[in-house]
Amino acid sequence: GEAVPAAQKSSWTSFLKSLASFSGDLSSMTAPPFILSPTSLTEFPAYWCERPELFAAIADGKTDEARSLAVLKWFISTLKGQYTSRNESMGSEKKPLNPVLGELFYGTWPSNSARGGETTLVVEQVSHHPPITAYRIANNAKGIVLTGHNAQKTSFSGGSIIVKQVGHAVLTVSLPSGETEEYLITLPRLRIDGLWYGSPYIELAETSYIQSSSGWLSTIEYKGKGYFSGKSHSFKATVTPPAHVSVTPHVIEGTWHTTSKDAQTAATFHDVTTAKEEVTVVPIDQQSEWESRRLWHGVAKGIREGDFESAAKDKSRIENEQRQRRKDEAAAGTMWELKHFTHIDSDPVYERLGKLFKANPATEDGYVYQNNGPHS
Ligand code: 0T9
Repeated sequence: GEAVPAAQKSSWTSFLKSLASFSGDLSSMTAPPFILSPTSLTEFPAYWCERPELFAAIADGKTDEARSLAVLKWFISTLKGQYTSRNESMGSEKKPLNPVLGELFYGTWPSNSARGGETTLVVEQVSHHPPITAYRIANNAKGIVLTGHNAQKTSFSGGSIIVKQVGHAVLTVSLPSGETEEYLITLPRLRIDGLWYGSPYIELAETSYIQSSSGWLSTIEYKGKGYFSGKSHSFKATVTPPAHVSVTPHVIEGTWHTTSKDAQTAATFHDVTTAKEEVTVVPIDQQSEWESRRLWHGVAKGIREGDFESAAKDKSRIENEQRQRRKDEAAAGTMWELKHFTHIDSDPVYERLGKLFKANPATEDGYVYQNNGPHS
């Protein structure tokens, strides 16, 4: 394809061949330079809050029904950033930098009247092999907190990469009554198409759920071209009431990267054709060595400037340091200690709320935030 530079055609072909016979951790595979992104996966959780007012607005819902719809609206509005923004900024999906264990990413979205206060982001790479990223986003003024972790199981089928997302997120809303409402959020499956032509892009597939502790459940079905609306990036969400409430379910249909409508009233439900707001991050000279943009600075610079030799050299330096650290730990009989999260074998919120919609698997592990972020 045209997207592949002439000099990298054969290395792209052999990359695709090894993909086809590969199963496990894609992130550790060596890919040709043209497909490399200068951004680490630890930055990806920021996508959850690029529309901070939609995140804040969840707290303004007066009923559990209104809040469930606000959570769904915020969630759907993050998908464009999560799954199409690399295509917009770099021409196609690219291979992100594979975070090291303990890598950190901090950010904020400033306060304004609609948001009520600052929104803060703390991300930590909690496992390197397999890659697992834990994150926490909070708007304290509004009493809204999102905590989650992300891993991927990948396979290759019919020329596409299939990515099963492992992990989940929990959103909590502190209500004026003093009670806490919880939402368990599961994640969609991804298909990465366009590989043959060297211009990969993501389509979402199957179903994800948002289960509220109030009993409201959003079931979100994802379809690509040739399915229910015929358009790529289509979805249909059904928002159903708790068993004891007789309210007609809401049905929302549209394309997640543009707009959607309430099927009954024809009113616009979400609209992401307007500008989003990227996370604010302090300059790298004010960052610690473990912070993503400082850690990967040399590699990212090489990738951006097309100096792949210096990018590869700096990447090797980082990887060798990591290997040495693991060896030293093994020799000393110590283990790397996480900074902001502790691992739990079973997330009680997942277990409790997952039962209500028969989540598969029935239990999942989790990472609990230690309330020790860099923000006040
Ligand atoms: C959580 C998101 C996730 C991370 C990325 C699959 C993928 C790594 C995980 C799931 C975010 O909330 C949403 C968006 C994009 C996902 C990435 C897309 C991608 O291609 C990578 C994998 C590991 C690759 O780099 C595959 C090889 C590459 C050549 C294809 C572009």
